[in-house]
Amino acid sequence: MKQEARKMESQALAYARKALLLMTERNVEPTPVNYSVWYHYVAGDIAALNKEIDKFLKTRTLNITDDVNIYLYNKYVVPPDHHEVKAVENTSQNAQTVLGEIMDIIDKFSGDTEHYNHQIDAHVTQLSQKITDPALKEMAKEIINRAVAIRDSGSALSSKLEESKKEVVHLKNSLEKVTNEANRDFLTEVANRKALEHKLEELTTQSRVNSSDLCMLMVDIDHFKNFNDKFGHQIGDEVLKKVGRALVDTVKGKDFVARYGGEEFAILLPNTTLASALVVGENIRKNVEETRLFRKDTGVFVDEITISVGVARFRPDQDSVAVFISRADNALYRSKIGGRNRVTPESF
Ligand code: GH3
Ligand code: MG
Ligand code: MG
Repeated sequence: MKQEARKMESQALAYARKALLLMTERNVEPTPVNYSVWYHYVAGDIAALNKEIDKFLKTRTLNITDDVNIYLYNKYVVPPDHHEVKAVENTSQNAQTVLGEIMDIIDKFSGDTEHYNHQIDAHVTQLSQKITDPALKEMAKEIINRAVAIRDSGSALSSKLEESKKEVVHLKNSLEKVTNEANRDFLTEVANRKALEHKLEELTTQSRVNSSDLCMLMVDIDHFKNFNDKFGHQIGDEVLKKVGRALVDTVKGKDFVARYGGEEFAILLPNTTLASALVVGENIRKNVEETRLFRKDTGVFVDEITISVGVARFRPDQDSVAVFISRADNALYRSKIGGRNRVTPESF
């Protein structure tokens, strides 16, 4: 069972690498959507997708633009397989660290030729100890072997090593981009739910260790269903983007804005007391109320958008993350039943 899982991981890494190289060749930007399309293309698990891409490659000489990728993504890839996305994310995160180390090793190859063998052995051993992921070990070995082969061929050593280095740098940048983008909500560009969960772990741990203040605002757009029904989903999406931006613009520094789901956002405020968090909540509420969306097609502003907010303070000595969230949720609920467009603190 374990072996089977490892084999799949190693396969996923091989696909990831191949997809990134292919994207580079085709000048495809490594956004998560694009990456997802090309990952599936390489994996060959969606036959219709491959057929369409192959047709596209055969009949057109133009680049496969972001628009084409989005079209392919929506047509074939959505809804994404969450397990696989997670596997790709984990792989890319770990790979970044490892690639950094490989870079150092290649750098050292470019130095004193006499001590190559000795150095390589030492570094590879060191690296192997650090990498626990067998898939990454495989990848590191492959790159190092290639560098060793270049060294042994003795020809134009430094320029080839430079090339090898460039490839690693590119791969590293691409993976970094994929990882960053994988933490962002596709529509509103604020952090997504997964990133929020990581941040919650980090900040609640910090608060437990340092007994520092930590508050959460739970934000929900009022009567958004009616809004969608009246103006359509596309305008609704524009509103979501606008609200996301208003939230980001109102908070600052270490504050963390995420889309919790649907038309709900969560904001984490480290080192902030409940009283201050209520002030931030009120600023956010006002800011959204004053934000007007202009409709280019009809030349008029859409209805006023309002939000309800619930505020909770983390209790480091007794709260789990789930309890913390549910208190913010309850406070939000009380804002709703209290008439909406308001900020309510947790009840004691
Ligand atoms: P309340 O004031 O009680 O929160 O009312 P509501 O209508 O906002 O709440 P409800 O939960 O009934 O409906 C949420 C709506 O949000 C329904 C759904 O169409 C809309 N929504 C969720 N995600 C998206 C999205 O990504 N885009 C758009 N346009 N609408 C969305
Ligand atoms: Mg809601
Ligand atoms: Mg709502």
